[in-house]
This record gives sequence, structure tokens and C-alpha cells, in this order.
Amino acid sequence: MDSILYIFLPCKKVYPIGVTYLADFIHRRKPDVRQRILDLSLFPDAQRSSAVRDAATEFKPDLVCFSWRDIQIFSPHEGDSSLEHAFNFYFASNPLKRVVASFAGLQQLYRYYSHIRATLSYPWLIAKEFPKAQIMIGGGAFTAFADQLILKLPEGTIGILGEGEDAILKVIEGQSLEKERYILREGKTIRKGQQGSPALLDALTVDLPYLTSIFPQHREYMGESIGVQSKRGCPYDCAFCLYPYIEGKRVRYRPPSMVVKDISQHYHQWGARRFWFTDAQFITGKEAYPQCIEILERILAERLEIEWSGYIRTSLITPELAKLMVRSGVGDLEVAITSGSQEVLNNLHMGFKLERLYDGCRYLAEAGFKGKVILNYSLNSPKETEESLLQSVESYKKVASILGEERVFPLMFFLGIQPNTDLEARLLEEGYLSAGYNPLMLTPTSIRKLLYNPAPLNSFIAKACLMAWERKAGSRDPRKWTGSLSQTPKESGPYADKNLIRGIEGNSGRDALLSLEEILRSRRSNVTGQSSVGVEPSKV
Ligand code: B12
Ligand code: SF4
Repeated sequence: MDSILYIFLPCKKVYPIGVTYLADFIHRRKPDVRQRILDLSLFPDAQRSSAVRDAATEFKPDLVCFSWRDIQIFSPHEGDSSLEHAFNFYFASNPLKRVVASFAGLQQLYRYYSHIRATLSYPWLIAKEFPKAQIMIGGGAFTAFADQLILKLPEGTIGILGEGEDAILKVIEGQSLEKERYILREGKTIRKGQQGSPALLDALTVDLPYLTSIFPQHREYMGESIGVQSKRGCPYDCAFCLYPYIEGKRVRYRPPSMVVKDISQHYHQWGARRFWFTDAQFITGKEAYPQCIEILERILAERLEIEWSGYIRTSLITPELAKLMVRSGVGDLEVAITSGSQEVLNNLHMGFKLERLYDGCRYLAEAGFKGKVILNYSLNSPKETEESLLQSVESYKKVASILGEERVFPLMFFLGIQPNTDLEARLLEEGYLSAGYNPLMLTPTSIRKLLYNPAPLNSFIAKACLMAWERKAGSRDPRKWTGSLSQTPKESGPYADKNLIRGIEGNSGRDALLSLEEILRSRRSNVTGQSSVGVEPSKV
């Protein structure tokens, strides 16, 4: 095989880092292989099929590599309007609101299913019109839902879970995939392979001039947030998280010099100023300190005036790291505190102490951190009680007192149940989910289950959220102003500022927490006052 066409399947515009790494890896080992990257997100829906057809006709690939990044549209967080519709549909006391929400929900379901159908149609187009080309598929969404998606893809498609560098190289070289995490359908039989030892990342760099030459649409990402991966793998065990399943538990580091070379090339050649460390976790533990410190020191030494962000365990931030983070341009951060109750955190195997998280915030404040922090709360996690909910409200107040209320934005980010997680296994065991359920099949009942918010606390929480969202006239996606998502230059002008101010004004998570506190406290005083035990949540 001597030509590969990478097709990044449509999703909300985000730099297609995965395919850029794959193409670069193959180029270093097989410089004669012709390659091209096509990003379908950059085309309007109606033009995507012709874009695939035109690229395949012109490029004549032997191998077509589809990269499927996201599927999720029912995000379990309040930055997404689908959560608001779902809560209105299930919990609003006003029947009119329920009816309106049910229409909005139906529209969203329709969009969800048509998006999946449209996305699947591109591999089918290749299979039908270019039958000689071998098809491969990978990416985050494919990895998450491989068992379901492989059934919907053309027979013979090679699916790869997790990283794809070695697998693509083996296909090009005609080698066996037995030591790779592949999935393949032959008629009704599904075959799977298991990864041997995962690739080391000591030689992973990006040759940007080469990449620029094979990715004609790269201009669309000039001035946008660029993803950079500094390590793969996460050793933690957080019950709801899929990242260790995707990347493995063993942490593999890229040499800091190569990570910063990536940043510096994008900085000088594409004018990039915003970067996102796409690591499952930037600070994976104490062992990661030397690498993290060296990366940040090199950014400073090379005078790269950037703004960067990533998923960071605040509990592992030391005073030294905090200073380096601030000096090297750390931007807004998303901190998954999850709960203000240590017991709830321990039950989810989160592996951090709340006190250390507060320390990390303190070190950031002392280092002069001026960014914003989104504090993600997964209320109503297993073991949640009224007391632990109140502890979450207190934890927000504590972080706000450390970093300043104007910088801290709590966000309700309910646990979303994902396949191949410990949470899913527990819920299957408890009978909350039934064996063989299809995580991609969304119905009003399944959405209610998958946005994890079970009785009896669900009604108070939903009411508090609805009260807050109503007051703020609807929720917004705070990511627009955190810098975590790519933005076009137009949006980062005054328009973005307006968004930003609106986003801050719409700090509805804070309102939701405070409303919840009010509901719980008044409920408690009612209970003590009337010495009655069971007040129906729905009557509060
Ligand atoms: C970093 C990250 C983000 C950052 C992205 C920042 C940026 N500028 O890039 C932020 C925070 C913005 C983000 C947002 C979202 N994300 Co996100 N994100 C990730 C994360 C942690 C890493 C992705 C990444 O870039 N990895 C590094 C690159 C190098 O790896 P990669 O792209 O996956 O490619 C490798 C492999 O997948 C494979 N591969 C890829 N394509 C192909 C093709 C072939 C043929 C082969 C063989 C292999 C292959 O090889 C590549 C190299 O090894 C993953 C989880 C994870 N650990 O993977 C979730 C993940 C991809 N995100 C996910 C989601 C859902 C989202 C959101 C939609 C969430 C939401 N509802 O708001 C948003 C929107 C994203 C968008 N399109 O705009 C899901 C997708 C699965 C799903 N349920 O659909 C994931 C898997 C997390 C999860 N829930 O489990 N995200
Ligand atoms: S939530 Fe973060 S720390 Fe926990 S397992 Fe997932 S990536 Fe690792």
C-alpha cells in the first residue's frame, strides 16, 4: 500500500490532532507513502459526501483511515442545552414546560440519530464507490462505542481501539494485527485483538512543513487552539472515566524537548498562540513532575508567549509548579472537583484528597493566577446524601474564597455512564442498567438513566438547576470563553468578549448550588420543625 487518505469525521470544529500524529508517524517510517488529510467538519453537511468522493477520486488512496472523535450530543453538563431540556422534560412542575421540552428533546434525538447515520454513510460511500481501498477506523468515539459501531460499518473495515500508529504501519506493511487492539466483523462473527506492549513515545514529533503540505485545510486552524500531547495513559481509577481504557494505565512520556518543539513550530510557522495539552491528565502523579516542569521551563526559555490549558489534577500542583504554570501562560482551567465530600470521592476511586485540591488552588492564587476556573460537580454520585450535597456547596465557597469568587464558575456535570467503565460495571451489577443495553440507543428512558441522577435526591437537584437556569434565561456553553475549545479569530474579537461577559453573567452553576443549599436547609428546618420524617422531594 502506498497511499493513505485520512478522513476526520464531522464534529464541532477542533484541531484534528490524532490524524496529524498518525500521518507524521507513517511519514517518518515510510516517506514514500503518499498521504492526505481531509477534515469533514469544515464542510457544511450537504457537501460532505461530495468532499469524500472528490478526495478519493483525486487522491486514489489504497487505505482510507476514518477518525471518529465524538458522538455524544446528550452531554451531562449544563453547558449543553440538552441537559436543560431533559431536566425540564423529567422534572418541571409546569406541564407546558414539559411539552416544550419534549419537542426540543425530540428535535435533539432526531439530530443525534441523523448525525450518526450521516457519519456512517462516508465509510459506506468508500466501500461502494472505491471497493479496492481498505478501510480503517479509529478515534475517541470509535474506541468508546466500537462494539456497537463495528456492526454498522461495511464488512472488512478494520477498527482500532486507542492509539493507531503501529496498527496503520502494520496494515501498510501487510503484517498481522494480532498484537493490536483491533476489531473486525466477518459476517456475524466479531474478531478482536489485544494490544501487546504499547508504543513508546520517545520518537514522536511533528514535522510541520510536511503536515502543512498534506493538510490543505490547515489554514482554518491558524489562530485556533492547537492540541499537543505530552504523554499517554492515566494511572488513576476514577469510576466513571474512560480515559485509562482508551489510553491505557501505563503512563508513557514524550521527551519535553519534542513536546516544546511541536509548540514552537506551530507558534512560529502557523502563528498559533493557544495550546491544549490533550493528555488524559497533564500531571499524572509525582513521577510526572520532572517532565511537566521541563516542558514549562522550555516554554519560558524559548520565550513562547502562549496561553495553554489541559486537564490538570489541582491536588498535585506544588508551589513550584504553580509559579511555572502561571509564568508559562496557563489559561483558564477546568477542575473536576466532582464532590465536596471525601467519602463520595473515595467511593468513585478518585484518588485525591480535597485538602490537597484546596492547596493546589492556594498555590495558584499565590503564584498570581489570573485565569478562570470551571469547577465541575457531579452531584448525585453514588453515596451522595443531603449532607454531602451541602459539603459540595461548602467546597465551592472554599475554592471561591481562595481564588476569588469572580474567577470560579461551578458547573453541574452529571456523571454520564460510559461503556467499559467501572461505574457501568457497578450499575450493571446492581441492575440499574440491564445487560446487553445499547449505549448508543437513546430513548427518553435511557437518557434518564445515562444522565446519572437517581432518586431520591434527583428532584431537589433538578429543581435547583431549573430554578437557576430559568433565572439566567438558559444555560450557555462556558467552554466558549475558557479557551479550551478552538475559536475562530472573529469570535475572539469583541463578539467573543460579549460571549465571555454573558457567560460570566450566566454563572448559573453557582446559582444552582446556592438554590440547592436553600432547598436542603429549608427542608431540614421543616423536618425539625414538624418532626416529620418524609417530605416528598417533589413537594419542596
Ligand atoms: C483533550 C480532549 C478534549 C479537549 C480538546 C482540546 C483540543 N484543542 O484538542 C476538550 C476539552 C476541548 C474536549 C472537548 C470535548 N470532548 Co474531548 N477529549 C479529549 C481527550 C482527553 C483526548 C483527545 C486527544 O486529542 N487525544 C490525543 C490524540 C493524539 O489522540 P486521538 O485524537 O484520540 O487519536 C489517536 C487515537 O484515537 C487513534 N486514532 C484516531 N483516529 C484514528 C483513525 C484510525 C484509522 C486509526 C487506526 C486510529 C486512529 O490514533 C491517534 C494517535 O494515537 C479524549 C479522551 C482520551 N483520553 O482520548 C476526550 C474525548 C475524545 N472527548 C470526548 C467528547 C465527547 C468531547 C466533547 C464532545 C464533550 C462535550 N460534550 O462537551 C467536547 C467537544 C469536542 C469538540 N469536537 O469540539 C469523548 C469522545 C467519545 C464520545 N463519547 O463521543 C472522549 C473520548 C472522552 C470521553 N468521554 O470518553 N475534549
Ligand atoms: S478522571 Fe482524570 S485522573 Fe481520573 S482516571 Fe480519568 S483521566 Fe485519569
